[in-house]
Amino acid sequence: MDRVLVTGGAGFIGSNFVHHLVRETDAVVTVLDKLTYAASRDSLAGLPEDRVSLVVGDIVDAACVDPLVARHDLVVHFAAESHNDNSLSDPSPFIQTNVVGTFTLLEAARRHGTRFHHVSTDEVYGDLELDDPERFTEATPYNPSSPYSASKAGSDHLVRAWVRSFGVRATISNCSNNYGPWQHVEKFIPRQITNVIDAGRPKIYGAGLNVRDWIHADDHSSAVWAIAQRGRTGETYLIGADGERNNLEVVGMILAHFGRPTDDFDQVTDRAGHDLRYAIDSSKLREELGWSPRYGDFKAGLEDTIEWYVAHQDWWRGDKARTEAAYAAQGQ
Ligand code: NAD
Ligand code: TDX
Repeated sequence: MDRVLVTGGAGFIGSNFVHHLVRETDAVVTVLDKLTYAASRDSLAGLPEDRVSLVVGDIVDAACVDPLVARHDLVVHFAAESHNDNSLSDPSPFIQTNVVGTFTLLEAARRHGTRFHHVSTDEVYGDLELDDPERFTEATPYNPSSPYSASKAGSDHLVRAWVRSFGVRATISNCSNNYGPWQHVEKFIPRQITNVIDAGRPKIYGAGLNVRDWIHADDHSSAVWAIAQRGRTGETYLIGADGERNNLEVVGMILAHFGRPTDDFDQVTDRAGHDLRYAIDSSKLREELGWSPRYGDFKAGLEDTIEWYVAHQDWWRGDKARTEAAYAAQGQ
């Protein structure tokens, strides 16, 4: 497996995965990316040209996808519309890219017998109560809340059907919330870090008690590669690093890093249908494939990430004003 097609490889996690492949393997990588607002060519800068090439194209476009899938041994499918808030304002691109795009890739994988790994999210399982002792496992029933998570759930079901009905050699991973460098400023952690760098206040939706299970993007990448190499066809693996924190705790850590009081934030309009808590039990991945996260300590990973945003202001400033204007128009 040395020719790898990475869809969405110019996005936050996809680009992290491309760097992982270049560092840790001999694979030759093609990135297929539409370069939406969420993509960054900079995230791929400096990679060796004989190892990594970029094709600008849409995963919904079968004429583009088919010949690419035909000449690769493995497809790792990250491309998606990924932001819940955007899916509430306009669900349409989520259905196109996440559902129709995944269908288009699966049809190509079926035609050419290409191994396929589908990158998905823990949000397909809905949410947990704050005091629920259970965490999500591979056996948790699907119960998505938002247009984003419903579109990802739909794509997971397509992958499962293409495995069972057509024998496509596919695996699925469902990962918890990622953080790290190169994440778009629309997302929670980069939004709050960059607000504080700009001497503004973090913006918390509602009471801020919602819990997310944070994992560093480097750890997501190593897990995806372990599954792509050694995962059993047709299986789903949950990826998580035991990083449960509520939103108030995360904002408090960011404010404390900059020497600001930990209650120096604004509470803004809550997200419609806001999922309360996500929590992952990743025992199957750890026991079956021997994977473990490098960032066992969320605080250490968050500190590294804050320093990265301090040092890369040229990268995120271009998107910051437009993103904040859109949030302000929604009372957020
Ligand atoms: P992102 O929004 O940062 O990047 C998505 C990339 O996909 C961008 O480069 C974009 O240009 C590309 N893309 C979008 N539509 C496309 C299309 N039609 N054709 C080709 N390329 C297209 O997203 P991310 O946070 O890196 O997420 C990557 C994957 O991981 C997604 O499938 C997401 O559902 C999943 N995931 C994300 C998280 C998270 O916390 N961010 C957690 C679990 C799973
Ligand atoms: O300004 C904000 N204030 C706030 O309180 C933003 C942007 C978010 N939030 C809250 C909402 C969530 O409880 O922070 C939490 C995290 O929000 P997001 O960064 O938007 O992530 P989430 O909705 O949990 O989804 C993320 O994890 C799962 C990714 O965006 C998805 O792509 C992934 O599937």
